[in-house]
Amino acid sequence: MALTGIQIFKLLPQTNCKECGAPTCLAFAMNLASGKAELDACPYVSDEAREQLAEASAPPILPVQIGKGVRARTVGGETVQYRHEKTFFNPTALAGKIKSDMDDKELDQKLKVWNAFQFERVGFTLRPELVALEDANGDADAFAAKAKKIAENSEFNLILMSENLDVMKAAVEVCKFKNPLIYAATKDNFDDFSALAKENDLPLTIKADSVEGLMEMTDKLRDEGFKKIVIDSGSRDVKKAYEDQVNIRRAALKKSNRSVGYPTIVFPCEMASNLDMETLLASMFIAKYGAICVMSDFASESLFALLLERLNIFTDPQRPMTVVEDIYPIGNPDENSPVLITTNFALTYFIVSGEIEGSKVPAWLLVKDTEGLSVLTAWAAGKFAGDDVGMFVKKCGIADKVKNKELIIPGYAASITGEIEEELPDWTVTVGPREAPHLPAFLKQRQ
Ligand code: B12
Repeated sequence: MALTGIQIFKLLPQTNCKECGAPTCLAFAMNLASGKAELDACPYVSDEAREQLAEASAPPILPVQIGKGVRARTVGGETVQYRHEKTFFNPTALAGKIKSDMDDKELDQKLKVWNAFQFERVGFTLRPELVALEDANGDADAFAAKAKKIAENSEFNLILMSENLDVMKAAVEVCKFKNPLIYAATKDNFDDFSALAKENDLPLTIKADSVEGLMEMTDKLRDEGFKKIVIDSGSRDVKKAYEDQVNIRRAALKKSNRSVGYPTIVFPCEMASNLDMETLLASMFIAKYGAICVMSDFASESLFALLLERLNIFTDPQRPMTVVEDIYPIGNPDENSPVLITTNFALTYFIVSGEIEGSKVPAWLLVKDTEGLSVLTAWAAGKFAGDDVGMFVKKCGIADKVKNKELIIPGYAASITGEIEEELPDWTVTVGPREAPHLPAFLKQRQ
C-alpha cells in the first residue's frame, strides 16, 4: 500500500530548504504522495528513507522495459487516469502475431513487409515494435528456431507465447539477449514460469481469468522483489475487456492497489474476426489503457491509423510540440540563398520547411524559440515581436553565412517589419506570403 503524505513527511529531512521547488517538506511530501513530484528532487533524503520512499513514490502503474535496440519500449509508468490531468507517458506497444509453424520463407517475407511499415510524422518515426510468437504445436525446437530468427534478423522485439515450460525455456535460451516478454505464467505453471523469468531477468506476463485472479500471483512476485510484470485479466469479451482496463487503471491510481499496478496486455486478435474490426478494438485499447496490444497481422492502412492515434494520445497536451531554435539549411543553401524566419511550433516548422523543400529553392530557415507557439499566437503573446526577432537574427550567426542581408518574414507577421528594421539596420525585411503553400511560387519567382 502506498504511504500517505504524512507518512512520507516523517521520512523526509524536514529542513524546509525549498531546494526541491516546494515551499516546505510537508508540501513536497503531499506532492510525492499524489504523484506530482519525484523523490530525486530532494537532495538531502537519507539512503534508508530513500529505499522506503522509492516504493511509495513509484508510479502507480510500474514501468516495464521490453526488448532491446531501436524498437525497445518501456510500457506502463502511467500516473493519471485522464490524459488532460498531466500526460500519458509510454505509448501502447503494438505487436503482430506469428505462429511457430509458419514456413521460414513466409516468415522472412512477413518480417520484410512489417519492417517497411515506418511512417514519418512531425519528426518522429512511427512503427510497431513487437512480434508475438505463438507456440502452434508444442514443438520446442521449431518455436526456438523462429524466436532466434526474429531476434537475430529483425529489429522487432518479442513476446514469447507458450504456457509449456520446455517450449518457453528453449526460446528464452536463444533470444534472451533481446529482453523478450514471457507470456504467460498462469496458476498452473506459476512457479516454473516465475523461476524462469527471475533466473533470466526477463519481463513476465501473469495471466488469470479475472482481475481478482491476478492479485495473488502478482503479490507473491512483488514480495519476492520481482516487478517486471505485465498483466492479462483473461477477458476476450469486448465489453468485459474494456471494463477490466478501466477498473485496473482506476484501482491502481485511485485506490493505490499495487496488486494491479502493472502494464496490461490486450488481444484484439482474439476478439474479432477480421483486421478491420481488430483495428477498431485496438484504437479503443490505445485510448483506454492497453500497454501492449496484439494484432493478428499488420497492414499499412490499419497500422497507420493506429500509430497516428497513438502519437496523438501520448503527446503531452500541456506542451506544444517544438523544434530546437536554430538555423536550418534546406536543400544545400549557399551565401546567396534566401533567409526566412519562422517559429519553433513543430506544426509550423514542418509545414514551412516542407513547402521550402518542395520548391527546390535552397534556403536558410531560421527557427526562433517561441515556446512552441504558432506565428500569430506567438506574436499575440509577445514572443515574436520585432525586437526579439531582430536580436535572434543577430545572435544566431546567419550573418556569417550569407552575403545577401534580406530577411523574409511570415505574411501574418507583417506588422513587425518596422521593429525588425530598427534592430537590424543592415538588413532588408521582405514580407512573405501569409500561407506556406504560397511559398514555392514566391521563392521561384525571385530567382
Ligand atoms: Co491563439 N490566437 N491565442 N492560441 N490561436 C490566434 C493565433 C488568433 C488569430 C485567434 C483570433 O483571435 N482570431 C489570435 C491572434 C490575433 C492576432 O494577434 N491577430 C490568438 C490569440 C489572441 C491568442 C491569445 C493571446 C489569447 C489570450 O490569451 N488572450 C493566446 C496567446 C498565447 C499565450 O499567451 N501564451 C492564445 C493562445 C492559443 C493557444 C490556445 C495556446 C493555442 C496555441 C497553439 C500553438 O501556437 N502551439 C492557440 C491557437 C491554436 C490559435 C489558432 C486557433 C490556431 C493557431 C495555429 O496553430 N495555426 C489561431 C487562429 C487561427 O490562426 N485560425 C489563434 C497553425 C500554424 C501552422 O500556423 O504558425 O501561423 P502559423 O503558420 C502558418 C503561416 O503563418 C505560414 O505558414 C503556416 C501555414 O500556412 N508561415 C510562414 C509560418 N511561418 C512562416 C514563415 C514565412 C517566411 C512565411 C512566408 C510563412
